[in-house]
Formats: sequence, structure tokens, C-alpha cells
Amino acid sequence: MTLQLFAHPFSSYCQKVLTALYENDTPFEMRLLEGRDAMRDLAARWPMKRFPVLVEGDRTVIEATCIIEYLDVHHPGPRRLIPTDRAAALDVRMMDRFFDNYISTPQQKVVFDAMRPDGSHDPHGVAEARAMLETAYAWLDNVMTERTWAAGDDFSLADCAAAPFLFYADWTHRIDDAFANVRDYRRRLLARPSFARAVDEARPYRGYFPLGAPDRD
Ligand SMILES: N[C@@H](CCC(=O)N[C@@H](CS)C(=O)NCC(=O)O)C(=O)O
Repeated sequence: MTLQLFAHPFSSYCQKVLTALYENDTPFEMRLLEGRDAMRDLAARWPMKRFPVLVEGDRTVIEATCIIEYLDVHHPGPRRLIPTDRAAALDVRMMDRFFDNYISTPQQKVVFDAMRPDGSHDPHGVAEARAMLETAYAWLDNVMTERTWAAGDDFSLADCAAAPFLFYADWTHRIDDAFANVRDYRRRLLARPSFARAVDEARPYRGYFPLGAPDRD
């Protein structure tokens, strides 16, 4: 059965799943979410219209983390992105939650605010989001002192999350040079072939970035 991924290459949550798919060379069909017809097909599958969404036969899987978990269970490849050891898997899942909730969520808050019409901005919420990013960068910098990847020596689900979220977080609220461990980690993620491929595929869409994409990366 063909795996179908409803996704857009420029979306951070889609890049999280694409990185996992590319890590294992997992075959899939991309259902590109450009245009009204594609969005109507997505809404028929998932009324929240958030993406990515994975479809296999009559099974619809929502949420990037759950899609990667689904791939690990039903289409495992040579690289296990979730350790089989339950204690190690817990560390991976905890770091995955960190990147979703404390890097991506505030990053999206700043970006979505920039897309709001005049008169409906939320400066207080944006300031809170930027403060949360600063706190998250500081915490992560300490965690990454002696780690290569988010949960230790092995590339995992948590790194699939970290890669796009730190990528766009730096564009949105620059990671200060004082957080050298975070900046080095972001560079390692950008050099990882699976994520580098996702970044390359998204290049044609950089004009979509509401804050203006910087001329780097
Ligand atoms: N919790 C979801 C979040 C997915 C998400 O926020 N996707 C963004 C694209 S990066 C989206 O669907 N944006 C469209 C919208 O907000 O209507 C996940 O983990 O997959």
C-alpha cells in the first residue's frame, strides 16, 4: 500500500516528517498542499486542516510525532528513530515535546502574528513568545553541552523535530552567539543529508516566510 503524505515542503512540521522519511529512504507519495483542491482533499481527511497528514489505505494519521511513531511501527527502516529500549525512548520523546512546545509553538506565534491584519496584532503575546524562545535556547544550550544529538549519540525523532524548528526559530528570533552549543547543533542538523534535502526542496518557497527569509542557510 502506498504511503501518501499531505504536506508542504516549506512547513516546519512537514519537514520534521520528511526528515524521518529520508533517514530511512521510505517510499511515499507527496500530496502537495498548494491550491484549493489540495486543501479540500486535506480537509476531507482532517477537518483541522493542519498538516502533515499521513494516509495509508483507510488509515489517516495526524500529528508529526505520531506519523513518525507510525512509520517506526509499520515501516521500520535501518535507522530506528525511536529506541526500542523504553527508558531511552522516554528521553527521545521528552526532547521531542520540548522542541514542539517550547521552540516551535513560540516561533509560530511570532510568525502567525505577523500574518494578522492591521489592528489585530498581539504584541504582549509576541513578547511572551520571544521570552520563551530565549529561555528555551538557554536551557537547550546547557543540555547540548556534551551531546551530539538531542537525546545523546544517536539521531532520533527528537532531532527530526529540532532540525526545522531551530532552523526557523533562528530566522524568527536569532539564536545569540552566547548559545554556542545550540548554534553548533543547528549547524550539525543542517549538514545532516536527510534535513539538508528537506531544506533544499523548500528553497523555492522562501518568499512565503512572512518575516522575510534571511539570505543564508
Ligand atoms: N500539532 C501539529 C502542528 C502542525 C502545524 O501547525 N502545521 C502547520 C504547518 S507547519 C499548519 O498546518 N498550518 C496551517 C494552519 O495553521 O492553518 C503537528 O505536530 O503536526
